[in-house]
Amino acid sequence: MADERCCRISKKVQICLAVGLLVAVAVLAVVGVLKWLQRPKWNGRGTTDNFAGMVLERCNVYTQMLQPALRNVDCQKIQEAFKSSSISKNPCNITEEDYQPLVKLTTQTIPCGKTVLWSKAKETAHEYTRGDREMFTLEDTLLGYLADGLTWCGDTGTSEMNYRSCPHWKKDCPNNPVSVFWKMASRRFADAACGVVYVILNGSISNPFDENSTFGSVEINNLRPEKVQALHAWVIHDVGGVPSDPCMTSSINKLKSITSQRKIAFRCRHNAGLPHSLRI
Ligand code: NGD
Repeated sequence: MADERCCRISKKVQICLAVGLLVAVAVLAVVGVLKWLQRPKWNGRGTTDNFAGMVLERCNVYTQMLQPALRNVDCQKIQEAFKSSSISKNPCNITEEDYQPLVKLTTQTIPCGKTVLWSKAKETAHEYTRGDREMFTLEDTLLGYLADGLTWCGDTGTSEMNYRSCPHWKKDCPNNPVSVFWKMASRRFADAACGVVYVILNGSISNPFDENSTFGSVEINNLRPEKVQALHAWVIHDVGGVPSDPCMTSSINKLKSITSQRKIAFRCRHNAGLPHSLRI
């Protein structure tokens, strides 16, 4: 009799344990599926928080304070055009045409002899143009100023920006909003340059000129020989000196041969830290 009761109790315990286990497995499976469904779609950072607000604020600062000659541009329209370039669009299938309305609203002429390109030397180039307000990198133009350092993308079937993730240019797809933007802006910036054009390169790395960079693959090929008098390269290296003249390395020789093929005169100088003037 006591044995029978004991057996019934242990059976009940077994059933309870089995049910408990089943419930636990089901809960874990549901949590797993939910997590999988909510995983970021892309490998890159999502749209910068408050993207539209930042674009509007940058536009106001640039047009009211930095370049008052542009005070009549409509920053509200610029903000709308920037958002519309990617809203409701497949972020792997963006084209330069998507930016045409934005480009039209941000037209700006850079005087001849004032264009500064850079490659692997962003901080150095900006340090220079902060000191000489007459010289312009792409990021010192309205279009570049609006976008520098920001990430943005949308998606088909939604009128929202994707704040969780955006396509990574290497891991996902090349025709994403940010890459297409910089390629388009860099191409136009170089195409519009005239007089002497300057480029600031990084002499502290083994290949200051990289043919795969935006400078090496887009900008150099879009300088127009008929209006670009020469390309002057400044190779900036760390204070403390470099063992040999960076202007004589194979990397810079490659740049020299590209400019020669394109019938653009070329000069190169190197310096430990920024020179007082880019004039060579
Ligand atoms: O396809 C890309 C891409 N290519 C480079 N970079 C890219 N980012 C993408 N999302 N998609 C990034 O641009 C890279 O990681 C660096 O953070 C930055 C510049 O690359 P770097 O140092 O190799 O220099 P690049 O030669 O490629 O371009 C500099 C020239 C300069 O004269 C600017 O007028 O091209 C213009 N730029 C290009 C790309 C990005 C500026 C920027 C920018 N301000 O972010």
